[in-house]
Amino acid sequence: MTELLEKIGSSKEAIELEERYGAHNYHPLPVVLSRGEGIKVWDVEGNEYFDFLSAYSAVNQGHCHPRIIEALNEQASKLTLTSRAFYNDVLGQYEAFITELFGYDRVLPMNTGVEGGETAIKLCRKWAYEVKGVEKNKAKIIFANGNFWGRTLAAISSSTDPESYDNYGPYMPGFELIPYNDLKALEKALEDENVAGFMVEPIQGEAGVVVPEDGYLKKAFDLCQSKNVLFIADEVQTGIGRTGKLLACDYEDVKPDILILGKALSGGVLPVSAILARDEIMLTIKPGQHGSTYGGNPLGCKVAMKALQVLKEEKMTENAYKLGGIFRERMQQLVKKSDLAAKVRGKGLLNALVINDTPESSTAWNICLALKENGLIAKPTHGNIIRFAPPLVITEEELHTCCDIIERTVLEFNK
Ligand code: IF1
Repeated sequence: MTELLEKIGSSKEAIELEERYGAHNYHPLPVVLSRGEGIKVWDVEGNEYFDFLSAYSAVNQGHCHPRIIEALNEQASKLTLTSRAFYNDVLGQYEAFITELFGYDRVLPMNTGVEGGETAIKLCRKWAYEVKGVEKNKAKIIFANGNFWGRTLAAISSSTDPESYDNYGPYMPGFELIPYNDLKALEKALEDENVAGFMVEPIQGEAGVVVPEDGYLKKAFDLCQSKNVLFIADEVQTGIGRTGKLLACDYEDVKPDILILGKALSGGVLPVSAILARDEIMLTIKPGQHGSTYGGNPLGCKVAMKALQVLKEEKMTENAYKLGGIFRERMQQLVKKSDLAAKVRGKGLLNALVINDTPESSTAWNICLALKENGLIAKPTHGNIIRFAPPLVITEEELHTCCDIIERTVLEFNK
C-alpha cells in the first residue's frame, strides 16, 4: 500500500492508475501535468507546454502566482477553516473588499461556481415570493439554450445538452428555456408575471465562446427591469478580467441584480465563489436558511483578496483586452490561409477557433493532440470548436510565439 504513496514515476503510470481506480467522467487529453508557473506547465517527463485552457479560466493570474501562493501559505499555517458557527478575522475584511470592488451591498460566499448558480436561484426565488409577491412555488427562472453553469441537478435541469442531462431526471421544475441572443423570445417569456429571474452568461463559454450581438446584454437587462425580473449574470467563466474587462457585463455598462463569480476569483488555487446583490435581494435569506461548511473560510478569503489585488495591480485585465485583439487578428490571418480554420470569435483572452468539420468529427481533437506535440495544450468543446484561453499574464511576445505554434500546427495538419 505504501508504494502507492511513492512519487508517480511516469505519465503512463498516472494514466493507468486513473483508468483503474477513478470514475471515468472525463476524457482528458493524454498529458499528465505535474508543475505550473505563469503561462507554462510541465508534464511528468519534464516536457514544457503553453497552457491555453487556464483550467477553463480559473487560472487567469497564471499558475502558482507567487503572491497568491504566499498569501495561501501564510494563512494556511494560521487558520484555514472555522465553519460559520463562529466568526473569523478574515471574512468581514473580504466581504468589505469584494463588495466595494464590484459595487454591491452584500456578498454571500460559497465555493464552486455551481454553488454560486444554485445560491443565485434560491435568492431569486425567495425575493420573488417575499418582495415581488409571486404566488408561492410558482416562480419561474428563464435560461438561454446552450447555457452551462455546472453539474448539479438544478444546473442540468436548465441544460439543452443531452450529455449534461440525459438519464438524470426527474428535473427541477420552474425553469424555462429561450434561444440565446434573442430579445424577442425574452420579451415574450417575460409576459408571464411569475417570472422571477433571467440567468445568463454574457458570453456562453461551454457552448463554444458564443458572443451575443452588441447591445444584447443591455437590452435584455432593460427588458428584465421593465418587468421587475432579476437579471442574473453568470460571470464564473467570463469574469475576473478574462474578456478584457473586469466583468463581461462592463462592455455594456450592465450592472446585474445578482452577480455570480467563481474560478479565477481564487486564481486557480482553491474553490472560491461569490454571489453579490443589493440588500433588498440578499437580506431575504435569514440566518440558518442557506450556507456551506467551507463558504467564507479564512483561507479562501485571503487567497481571493490577493488574487483580485494582483489582477488589478499587474493590469491583467488591460493585458487581456490588448492581447485578445492581437490573438484574433492572428487567427483571422490563419482563417484566410487554411480551409480547416473556419472562424475565430471571442473577447479579450476568451476565444475559440471553429474548425471546418462536423462536431462529430475528431478533427479538432486531433489538432489538439498535434498542438500538444508542438508544446501548446488546449481542448475542443462541442466537437469542432477549440477554445483558446491562456492566463492573462501572457506577454505579447509569448502570444506571438503561441500563435506561430497554432498556425504551423493547423497549416501542417492532415486529416
Ligand atoms: C466541468 C465546461 C467550462 C461555467 C460557468 C458555472 C460553472 C462553470 C459559465 C460551474 C464551470 C467548468 C466545469 C468543468 C469544465 C468547465 C467548463 F466545459 F464544463 F463547461 F468552463 F466551459 N458557470 N465550468 O463555465 O462552476 O461548479 O465547475 O466551479 O464540469 O468539467 P464549477
